[in-house]
Amino acid sequence: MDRPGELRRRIAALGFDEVRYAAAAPMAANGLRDWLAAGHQADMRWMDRTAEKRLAPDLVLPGVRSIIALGVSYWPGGGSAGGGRPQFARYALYSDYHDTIRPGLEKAGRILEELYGACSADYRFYVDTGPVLERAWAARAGIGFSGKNAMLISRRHGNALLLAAILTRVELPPDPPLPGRGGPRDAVGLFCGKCSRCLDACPTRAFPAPGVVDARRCISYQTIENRGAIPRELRSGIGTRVFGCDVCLEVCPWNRFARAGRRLLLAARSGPARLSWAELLEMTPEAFGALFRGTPVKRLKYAGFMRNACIAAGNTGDLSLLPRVARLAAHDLPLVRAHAVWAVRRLAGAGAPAWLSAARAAETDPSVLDEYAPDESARPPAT
Ligand code: B12
Ligand code: SF4
Ligand code: SF4
Repeated sequence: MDRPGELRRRIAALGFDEVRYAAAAPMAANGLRDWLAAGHQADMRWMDRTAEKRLAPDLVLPGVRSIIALGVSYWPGGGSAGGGRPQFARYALYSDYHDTIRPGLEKAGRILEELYGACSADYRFYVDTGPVLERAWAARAGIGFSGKNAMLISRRHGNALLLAAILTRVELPPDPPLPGRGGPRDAVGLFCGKCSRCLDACPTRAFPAPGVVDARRCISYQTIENRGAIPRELRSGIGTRVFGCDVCLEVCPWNRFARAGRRLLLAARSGPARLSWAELLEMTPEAFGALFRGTPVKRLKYAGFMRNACIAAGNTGDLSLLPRVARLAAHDLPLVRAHAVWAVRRLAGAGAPAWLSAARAAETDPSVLDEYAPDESARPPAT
């Protein structure tokens, strides 16, 4: 029996759109150390703590011989997501993929046991949940190439491909990386040619170099991982995004070749995409819990979400939102008040003091008072 082929076929049948193998040699040539040394990880200290393991899979699973690199396409087919409403990263329009892909990984592990006589100690699996360089393994196994936008881009699925990995002591015949000149390191931007759309389109200029994201400037980091105040100089670039950012993915011409994903390991959620500005700005902690239960947004928690809502509303230029945003300047949570003050100032310009006078008089928190100080970045958007 062709066991590697049978393994691949059965794992694909679970709903994985890509199933490829790589030999588990250490990741010698990669930019992780430079990335960390430059501080591009922002406050994600866990990236520093786990760097050794990310580079040496043997430290994650002693005796590991192969990596099964997996991809799950979440491309819905068709064009870009519509505007006008608060924007969410596409992956947030599904139940939390960590939860929905995990059962597929468990089943894949059992298939490995069955076909190779392995036991559960002979493999470990991760979907964004462990010290594994998922993109680099996917590139090495030939799922796709590293784009200038730092995404692992599949020629079949485009940019909307979630990754997972199974580390195993079972030896599997490695699949080749996509053909290219030089070693794997040279592969960044391999199929980009002269294109630089993603680098040019990033609203907050988060690419210090092609293929390198400085998380400190990335909207995805700021709106999802950062739990504190969002730096003022980045707020206008966030636009109307309330959770994550897909700009550098969406502009990529490789999406044109993407076929719609089967999405067997995903569960679409219609709620977030339908949210209106009024519902967003009037959201209570209870409504937040109900709407986002089981989605990636839930992990951001209410305070961070309302912080983002204020920034996004401030960037709409829609004066009809002013009463609701101004009400948030008197919110219980200082983080929300601070960003609401910014948003009122951005929307109302010279008229802001009138909208904020009551909240300003009652304010005692230094971090919020700071937002009332003169600030260039709170100017109304140019029309
Ligand atoms: C930390 C993190 C972030 C950070 C930092 C992003 C970054 N670029 O590193 C922040 C919060 C900003 C972020 C944002 C996003 N993320 Co994120 N993130 C991660 C995480 C946990 C670790 C990434 C990491 O190690 N970064 C360090 C840098 C140095 O490594 P890298 O970019 O992965 O690898 C590059 C180089 O090191 C080099 N390289 C290194 N070794 C090798 C070896 C070979 C052979 C080759 C060819 C290249 C190579 O090429 C790579 C690509 O340029 C991974 C999950 C995981 N465990 O891998 C998800 C992950 C990368 N994120 C993902 C997603 C979907 C996103 C967002 C699109 C979410 C959103 N819509 O808001 C954005 C996209 C931003 C962007 N353009 O990168 C997906 C990406 C899927 C894909 N097809 O690439 C992952 C893999 C999660 C998953 N399981 O699907 N993320
Ligand atoms: S996710 Fe958005 S902010 Fe981050 S690098 Fe891409 S375009 Fe820039
Ligand atoms: S937008 Fe252009 S430069 Fe960026 S990843 Fe796609 S092909 Fe490469």
